[in-house]
Amino acid sequence: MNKNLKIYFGGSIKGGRSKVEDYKKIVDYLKTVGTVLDEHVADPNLKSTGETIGPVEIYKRDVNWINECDILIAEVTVPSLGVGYEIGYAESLNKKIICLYQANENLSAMIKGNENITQISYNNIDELLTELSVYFK
Ligand code: 6IA
Repeated sequence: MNKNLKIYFGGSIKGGRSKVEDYKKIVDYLKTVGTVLDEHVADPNLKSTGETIGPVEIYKRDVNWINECDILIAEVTVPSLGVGYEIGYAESLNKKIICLYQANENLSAMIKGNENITQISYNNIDELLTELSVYFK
């Protein structure tokens, strides 16, 4: 375990919260291999109506976290403008990026076709958690 590894986790908020239970399981796993900078995205109580702080503060906080992260891991099954922005921003900083997505879902070519991104597709959450543990071994 390397708690010095700073992981930014991206997942849909306004784009829809249908995968939040999976985000929670992914973040719980990621917390065993590093420090997750953005774990509130996986909070089932955070609705798509958002947090109590305003958008300017949210933007600045999230961009600062991406600036300081070692790796950005995004669950991209549910399309999200915010997550797409975060991925593009992290790429511009040459950050390591992993995208996770459910195998039977349509994924944007701007993610699927990007060879700078490590892509992990999965059929169910247990399979994904196993793949992540192989990756972080
Ligand atoms: O476009 P989305 O909302 O689906 O974008 C989700 C991504 O952007 C997540 O990975 C978050 O890190 C970030 N993000 C976007 N909006 C928020 C938010 N509240 N709270 C925390 N992180 C966010 C937004 C609602 C508020 C402006 C009323």
